Amino acid sequence: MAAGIPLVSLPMNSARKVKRSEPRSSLPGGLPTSASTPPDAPRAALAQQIERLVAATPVFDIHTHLYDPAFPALLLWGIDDLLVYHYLAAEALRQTDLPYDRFWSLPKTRQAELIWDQLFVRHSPVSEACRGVLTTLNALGLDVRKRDLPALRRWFAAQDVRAHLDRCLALAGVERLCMTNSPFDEAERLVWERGFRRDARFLAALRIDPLVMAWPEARAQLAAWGYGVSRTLSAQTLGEVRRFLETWTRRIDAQYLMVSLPPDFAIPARSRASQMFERVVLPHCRDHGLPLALMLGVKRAVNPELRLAGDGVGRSDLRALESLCSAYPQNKFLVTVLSRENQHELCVLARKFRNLHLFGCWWFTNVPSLVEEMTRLRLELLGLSFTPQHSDARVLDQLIYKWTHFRQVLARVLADQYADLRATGWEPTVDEIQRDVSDLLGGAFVKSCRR
Ligand code: FIX
Ligand code: ZN
Repeated sequence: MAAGIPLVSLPMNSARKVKRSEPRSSLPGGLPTSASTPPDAPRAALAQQIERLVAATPVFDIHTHLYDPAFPALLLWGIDDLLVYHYLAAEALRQTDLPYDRFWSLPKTRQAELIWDQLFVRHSPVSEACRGVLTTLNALGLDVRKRDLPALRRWFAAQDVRAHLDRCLALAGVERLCMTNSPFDEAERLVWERGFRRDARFLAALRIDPLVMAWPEARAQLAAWGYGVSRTLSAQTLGEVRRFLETWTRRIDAQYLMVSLPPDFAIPARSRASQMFERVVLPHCRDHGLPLALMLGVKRAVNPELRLAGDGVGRSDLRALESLCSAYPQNKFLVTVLSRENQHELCVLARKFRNLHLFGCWWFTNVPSLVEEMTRLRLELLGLSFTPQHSDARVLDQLIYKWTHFRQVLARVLADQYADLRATGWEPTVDEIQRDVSDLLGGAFVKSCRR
């Protein structure tokens, strides 16, 4: 088999165990399931039907920072983790003069209280990340009007993590998801090496940033683990890096390899990063039939005092991506780009190279106005051959708001697309729309990995 993506197809309309949709054929004013749409079916009924289909279709979330429950210390969940999310830390630290290092020296509970106070009590929580907390709490049945942090804490403290996991996945309509797995993370590595019984909903993705972007540190690690690597990228060293990738690809059953890159990343080039790609990573991916995910345009540590919240964005030079797609047609590239300014160029590039699969509205682009703009643009330029969103959730509960908010935008955008289609005389059936939505929520990704 090519890639390790499980071949289970996304079942039609089987998503939520949570009550969400009615049988498709019984919707008042809705569309027939397989016959063509009555030409006079009102636009509102079409929009409603699409909203229901989008709400009920299960998602394969292809990039998160969540962990299999076998990593209990790494799987974040609950109100305090929701509040100290680095998106919110960045926003809260704009509202106070508290020195950054004082903030970081506080225990998590105090950090959460400070963020709650600044962003939810002293100001209205209008930002996307703040609204996300409220969408999540509301979906979990909590009363957000009370603004009662201690009560929220008591509720979460009473939850059993396994049951809470099932509930969050069900409310988000997430059927399975990819983690971000780094052997360079000590806590994570030890669990993988010990071995554990996998939760089939949590698939692995092998993250290799240090290999490409921080070779001196990566080399020291590899040497400590017994690999015969030197400072220069000799044939022997490259062979050992390859052996390292082999071991970890198999150990975690990686669905793809993944790296984030700065805006000025160039290839081909004489840089170590370029060599590492061309001589090790790309051949490894080809041999295993695995895609390489590239997350382009992040400027790490623009403000190091903000720690995880201190990364920024720059417009990427997409000539590097063009060179990769063109020079390596046997490699598959999954790509998301952080800068809004790159999005049109990226779509055009995807039209030229079928080994390029676009995914997600990453990080600073994951706000409704840009998600809508990007999703419309991608549909208009690429049709249905891309994956419009991933959650990037770092906290389990965030799955709920990331997917609720995205589904709202997707339903709106698709309602317009299909209405425009109907205006031409083309009559989409419910089954056709369901097929398309399933593709957008994971099906197209699975197909592109298998090709
Ligand atoms: O590099 C990444 O995978 C980024 O998504 C994260 O590092 C980033 O901190 C994040 O959480 C964005 O949503
Ligand atoms: Zn991420």
